[in-house]
Amino acid sequence: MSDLKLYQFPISHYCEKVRWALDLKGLHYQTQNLLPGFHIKVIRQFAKSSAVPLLKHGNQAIQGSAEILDYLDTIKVDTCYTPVDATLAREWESRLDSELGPATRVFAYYYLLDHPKILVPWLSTGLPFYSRWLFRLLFPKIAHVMRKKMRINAETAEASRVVLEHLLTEVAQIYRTEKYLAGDHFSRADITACSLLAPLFMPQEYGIHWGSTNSFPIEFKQWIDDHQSDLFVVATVYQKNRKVN
Ligand SMILES: N[C@@H](CCC(=O)N[C@@H](CS)C(=O)NCC(=O)O)C(=O)O
Repeated sequence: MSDLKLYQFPISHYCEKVRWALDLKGLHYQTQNLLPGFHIKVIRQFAKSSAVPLLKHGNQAIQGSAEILDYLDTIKVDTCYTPVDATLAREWESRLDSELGPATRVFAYYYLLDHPKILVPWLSTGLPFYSRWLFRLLFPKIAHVMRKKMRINAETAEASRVVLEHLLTEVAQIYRTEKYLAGDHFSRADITACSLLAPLFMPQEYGIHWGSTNSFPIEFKQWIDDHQSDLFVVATVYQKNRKVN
């Protein structure tokens, strides 16, 4: 199985979702870390869209976190995160992937894109020093493209905040009374919720050197502080279940 290669941005929470699934199944894999902007040419060799995560297995290329989780189930059937009746787990996963993922991203980038000292080390994690240096140099242009591509502005940040808060509250509320999101067992719904929220509680297992929240822009730090109670509940589920190989 060592011919599995994950093309990723280490900072991407969808990539964390796939790393978690791979680790849970005990699959050995290589990573190809990419820089936003420079990734497009690489990914388009294998797929129409330029999005990561993309998993290569021999000649096959599987793109999209849910598709990759499905694929991993076919190559390693044990340590399954997909319940026999997967309806609820899949409903959660699809809702979180389409709503929570983009909302968290737009909300966080709205504050952080003006702070290259924080963001450049995160975005260039796992890359050689010369790539980091080049990325730092080009960052103003890259930030401009990211804002445009993800439509990041005050209005979308506000709309994203509403979606994020709604889903965070809903997920945390369930975890306060239930062990898991979809039924009696840990599932891909939990992997998805905890991964997509992880950049807000910044776990060590994620593989990013997050630094102190004291260096964060004040409004963003304030939001994290104000939502500490819900974030702590989700972080606890993450810590209990996230084992890194
Ligand atoms: N629904 C997709 C979302 C993937 C996604 O949004 N990837 C972002 C990074 S977090 C990306 O690659 N953006 C750059 C691009 O699309 O070229 C999944 O579950 O994998």
